[in-house]
Amino acid sequence: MSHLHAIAARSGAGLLLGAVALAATPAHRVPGDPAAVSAKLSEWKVELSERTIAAGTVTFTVANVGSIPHAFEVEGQGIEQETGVIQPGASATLTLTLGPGTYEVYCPVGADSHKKLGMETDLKVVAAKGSGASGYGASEMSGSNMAQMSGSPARGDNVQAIRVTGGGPVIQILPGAFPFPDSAAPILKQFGDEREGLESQVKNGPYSNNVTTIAGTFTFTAWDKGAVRDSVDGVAEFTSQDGARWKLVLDRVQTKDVPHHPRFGGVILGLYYHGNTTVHTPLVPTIKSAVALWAFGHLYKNGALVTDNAMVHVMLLSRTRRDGDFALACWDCSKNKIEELQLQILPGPGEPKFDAPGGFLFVNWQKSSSAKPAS
Ligand SMILES: [Cu+2]
Repeated sequence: MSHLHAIAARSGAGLLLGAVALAATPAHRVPGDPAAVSAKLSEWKVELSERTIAAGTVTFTVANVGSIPHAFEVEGQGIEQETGVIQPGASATLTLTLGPGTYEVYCPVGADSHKKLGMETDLKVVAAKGSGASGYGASEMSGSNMAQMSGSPARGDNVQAIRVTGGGPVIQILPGAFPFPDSAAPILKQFGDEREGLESQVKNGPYSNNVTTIAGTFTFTAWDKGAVRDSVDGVAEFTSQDGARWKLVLDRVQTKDVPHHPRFGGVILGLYYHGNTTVHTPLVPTIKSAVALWAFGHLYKNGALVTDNAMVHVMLLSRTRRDGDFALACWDCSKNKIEELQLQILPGPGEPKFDAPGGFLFVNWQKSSSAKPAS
């Protein structure tokens, strides 16, 4: 140790870095040993013990520390290899021979919905040099550089926006039974603490065939800026089945993240979820959304303020209801045309239920459209 420091002091910064890295390298490691990387999967991230490794054979030991099934895939440089599905609490290994380059590491479950929700990171593989020590020195340094960059730069810099206009028949959904209880049952089993509350919604919840036609308008713009900088702007006005006039003014996105209900800055574009995906409640059919958002809004009834903290969930999604009686038509609706605009409004945390059937407001615009807003 003191010998290394002496060399570093005499020879400048380059060698100092090498010396620090050498000191951190396990003494028993020799060039040619397979590298070992441990990975942890959970909702909604992939964590690697190393962000940079030397080229060669590497064994990933992957633990699912989350509460729903996940898997682990490494993709890049012509390689695309994955584990099978790993149940919560279980582990799997994946041994690969990787050449230099950057690899995408992610969870492939749910047609990339888990990846979109944040379960992705990258792994850098650097050329293994003759000396194991110098190779490791380079690794350690680029590893910490990457940690400083943190997150996913591509996502942060690439602001996407969508403007949605509600159209077609407007319907209010009233409390009732969920029409696909048998399909939802095995998914609900994976929902832990939330299961009981969700199971009561199977019998009498907001996703029912108890529907009435009403009138109203809804237009909004949402910006997906990654992390927690998303934003939203829009107004909905409708007259509910009892004749009350409601107005919702979207205020700000909801950024808090809870298990099974990731919000990711509030706005997410192009997500495949619900139903059999185990992402969010299965008491909504499996769908693909052009945009999904979670926000707070100001809610007025007959011109009087009800709350400044109404909790709002909006999706422009593949059609789930048929024409005519607007009954739910599919358990897997993900291939249907994306034109159903759903607006769900719930009381804020700790606030009383709304004076509406079931205490919530749930309105759909069945033939809606979207566009890229002018910047
Ligand atoms: Cu996953």
